[in-house]
Amino acid sequence: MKRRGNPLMTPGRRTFLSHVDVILFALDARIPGTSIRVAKKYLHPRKFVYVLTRIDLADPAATRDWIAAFESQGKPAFAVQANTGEGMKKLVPFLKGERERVNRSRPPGTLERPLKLMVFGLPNVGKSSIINRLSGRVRAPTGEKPGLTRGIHWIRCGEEFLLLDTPGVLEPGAVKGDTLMALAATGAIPETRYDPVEVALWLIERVSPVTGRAEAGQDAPDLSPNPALLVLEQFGRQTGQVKKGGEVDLTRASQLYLARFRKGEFGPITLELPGDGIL
Ligand SMILES: Nc1nc2c(ncn2[C@@H]2O[C@H](COP(=O)(O)OP(=O)(O)OP(=O)(O)O)[C@@H](O)[C@H]2O)c(=O)[nH]1
Ligand SMILES: [Mg+2]
Repeated sequence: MKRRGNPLMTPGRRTFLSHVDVILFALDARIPGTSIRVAKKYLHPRKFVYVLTRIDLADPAATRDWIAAFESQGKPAFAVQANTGEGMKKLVPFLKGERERVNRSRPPGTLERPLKLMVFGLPNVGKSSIINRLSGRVRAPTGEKPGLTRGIHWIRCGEEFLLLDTPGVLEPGAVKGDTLMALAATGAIPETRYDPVEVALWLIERVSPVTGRAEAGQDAPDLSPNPALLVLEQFGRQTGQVKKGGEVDLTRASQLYLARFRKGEFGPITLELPGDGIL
């Protein structure tokens, strides 16, 4: 079955969600708090499980802290690298257990059925990649641009799972401030919806040189007058993002800085910790 649009962002979503056994709530491991806050209004409080994605790009200690924080609230939580499948070995047995649980309460005389599983979350967080890992084949399109999955798709995976890929939930016009910056920095918002210089400066303030975590900030000049701008200018010069007159092209420098951050070239960086009061 294939349907256009995102039923999760319509008033009829409760009825739609009632057909699903388990929801995998995919969160970017670099911004789990923002991922929850922005997406959860579309979620019916049915049984859901957190799946932190992009753990290769996040600080492993911070990811462990997030998992522990979720578990301490009684929420099952898993950490995966959705594009390679790392971490799926823990998630799959859990889901098989859920399938058994669902089938135990089936009416007598009826056949066992697959677990109906939906992957839910912000755009570009790795939802379709999780589907492909669970199904063991490339069945759902994936890609770097947010908003790739458009309609909803049920994908059958043997007798075990019936998987539902969904488009990311987000109204880019409705997010502002730090939320907008965090989503833009991690790639959840299309490039046309934000100013790359503003986002790069916001990100630099968080990852360098005050915390000394990002490579780009290591030889940063003194913190005056605008340390983030100085770091960005230095990064632009070092990487050849310079206009004809020799002035740094801040837009191009920012785009490159963001692209490198998203690839993890500054090291694994988590932007939000559970202790930040987000959870
Ligand atoms: N480094 C890294 N990249 C990932 C991971 N998971 C997914 N990706 C990449 O991130 C991009 C987005 O993945 P998708 O699976 O298409 O994400 P999605 O949530 O389905 O995106 P939309 O359909 O646009 O909402 C792709 O280029 C994936 O290869 C991960 O754990 N680590
Ligand atoms: Mg997708």
